[in-house]
Amino acid sequence: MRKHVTLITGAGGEIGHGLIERLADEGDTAIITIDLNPLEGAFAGKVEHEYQGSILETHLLERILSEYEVERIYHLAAILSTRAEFTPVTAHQVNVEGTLKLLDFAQAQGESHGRAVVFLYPSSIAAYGLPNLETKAAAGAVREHEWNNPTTMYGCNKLYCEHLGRYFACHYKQLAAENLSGKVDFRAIRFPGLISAVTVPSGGTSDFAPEMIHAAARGEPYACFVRPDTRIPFMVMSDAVDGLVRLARADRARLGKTVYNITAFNPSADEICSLVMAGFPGAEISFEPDLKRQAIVDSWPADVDDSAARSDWGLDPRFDIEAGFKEFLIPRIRDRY
Ligand code: AKB
Repeated sequence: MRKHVTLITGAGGEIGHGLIERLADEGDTAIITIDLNPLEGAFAGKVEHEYQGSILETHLLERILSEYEVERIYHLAAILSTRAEFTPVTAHQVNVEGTLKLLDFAQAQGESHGRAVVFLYPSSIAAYGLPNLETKAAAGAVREHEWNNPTTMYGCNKLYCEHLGRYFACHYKQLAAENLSGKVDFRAIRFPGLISAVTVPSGGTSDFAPEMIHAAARGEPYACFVRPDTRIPFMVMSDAVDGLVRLARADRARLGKTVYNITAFNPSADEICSLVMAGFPGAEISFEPDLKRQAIVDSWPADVDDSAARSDWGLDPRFDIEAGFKEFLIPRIRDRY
């Protein structure tokens, strides 16, 4: 008998750490992981088995298929927006071909044990593309079907994989004699910028917020790579993890969409700076916009409408911006250093 488990890919990343802790604390599922790097000690002890390797390695997925019954997949492995612009073809291979392999794996799992595999996919606000600042200001809180014109390889990857997941869920092999669809229960969240108290991100274009806080806590000067007026949606990492778990557990019948916006607050970079200065009065923060990275963030919405997530599956972020910074992020990041 194969053990029933939850699979997390990219488990060693920012979201992965928080997700392993949350699922291990709740204890209602065994966890297996895939990551290029070994899990840090504290996390390795919380999982049933960790596979070190790439999601592109077919033999790895075949081995997992033979050893475990996977009931849920949190597919976190990805190359983020800034890094993807330096290696777009590699980003496509990881972000798209990797996701296709995981969807095919989920389909095979569903066919083998007869139940739909719940597939959680972290999409991104990078799936949006607003043409200029005037349009961005006028658009306000965009809805899922609006402005789906991404300008980055990462954003294109995320938008396409949203459709790929919906294909596997609803139209897979639609001309085959036997109806094989319905084995993948695909559920996606378009994440805003995420701020973790534990890890500093790498390779993202929303990283200016966490980088600013962590640099201040280390007593290091920080040159912010976007303008002070730059505004995009953000969320504290623990609320992002809570969103994934809530959506994973939601009754399928209540879900009117396969892709959901979520957010908690949408400060300007200058407002973030003021909160960081209040927490670290000696912080040295300057603004030195990188015009190319600035153009990416300017194409992302100032805010998103997450009413569908709140009504369909109970999105309820714990932290607004004041509590998020003053009660959670700044105290924990201060303690970390
Ligand atoms: C990035 O900056 O690329 C990510 C994202 C907004 O999806 N953090």
